[in-house]
Amino acid sequence: MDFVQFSIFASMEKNKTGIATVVKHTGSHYMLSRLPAWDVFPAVITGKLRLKDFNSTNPIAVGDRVEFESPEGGGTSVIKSILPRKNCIIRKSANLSRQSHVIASNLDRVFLVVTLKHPEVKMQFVDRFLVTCQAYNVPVTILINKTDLYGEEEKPRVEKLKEIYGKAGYEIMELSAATGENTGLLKEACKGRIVLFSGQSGVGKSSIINALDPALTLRTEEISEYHLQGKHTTTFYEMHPLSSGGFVIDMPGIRGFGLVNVAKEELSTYFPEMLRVEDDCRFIPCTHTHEPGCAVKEAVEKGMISVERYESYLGMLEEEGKYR
Ligand SMILES: Nc1nc2c(ncn2[C@@H]2O[C@H](COP(=O)(O)OP(=O)(O)OP(=O)(O)O)[C@@H](O)[C@H]2O)c(=O)[nH]1
Ligand SMILES: [Mg+2]
Ligand SMILES: [Zn+2]
Repeated sequence: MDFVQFSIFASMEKNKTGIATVVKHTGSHYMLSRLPAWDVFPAVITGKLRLKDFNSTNPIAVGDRVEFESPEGGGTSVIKSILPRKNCIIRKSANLSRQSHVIASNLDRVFLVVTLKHPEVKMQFVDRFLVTCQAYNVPVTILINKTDLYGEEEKPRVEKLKEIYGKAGYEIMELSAATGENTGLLKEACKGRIVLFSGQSGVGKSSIINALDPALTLRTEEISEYHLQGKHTTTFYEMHPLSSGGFVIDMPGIRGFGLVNVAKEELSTYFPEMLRVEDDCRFIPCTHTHEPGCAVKEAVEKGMISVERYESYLGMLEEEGKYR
């Protein structure tokens, strides 16, 4: 053994180092696991471990792959650095807020959970979330939960949602965590993957995860009868292993969803249905608002792009302009 080899060996003996994934985040405490193994152990960060690219409130998010060092003889490990992210979900808690928050990273898919009642879905929220998924490279499925609650009033609205987002090119699934409808399909979709369940409070994120694995008993709570909204039951970010395979991340319900680093000029490229046709606009660049010969507006008129999505785009364009 030459000297270099020997010194590397010696330092590994003293302080165990390795790479692991962040599986839980509460305040300043983290839990790590060397996925796909589930060998959860505690860790802290020291010093200023901040990402350069984002002005983020949390330097490390669930899903991050980190380099850690464990002290001799055991005890809490120290996170030394973060490996580059494959993707992430990031938001501003409010549009005027300067700081952003990384919800989770390195995701194979995110399930955006929505409900038509208790609570009622907000399209503006959904569309902002979807823009972020496009901008930050996260494959997304819209999961319509609580199908057992839907009667004559809601059923046509479910169809309308499927039409709007199907036309835009998004995958949509219907589900009932209560009756177990389609949970088998969802289990399949989680196998071998790291997925995030996101959405407003009360839509049933934790209930869905419980329905995927009887061994899990995440806390859930009835929505407020008065406000018909969730009670913000889940308060931290946590990954759970599924016995059927795969890892799922539960998170607190989101109130507001502000876009981070999405320039006005590129906004339409994050609407897949607009991206598909905008090369045919007469003027390039085109804002798809007032320009003659605009292929996007033409597609809206022909019904190929839904009016609702186009209006969402206009709303975001206006707001982003105001707050940048
Ligand atoms: N009828 C019906 N109720 C459901 C379904 N899924 C969840 N619920 C109920 O909706 C309420 C909220 O569910 P949670 O799982 O706590 O919702 P959450 O999205 O995790 O909420 P937060 O943790 O606050 O973000 C609970 O009373 C659940 O029992 C469903 O498919 N059908
Ligand atoms: Mg919850
Ligand atoms: Zn145009």
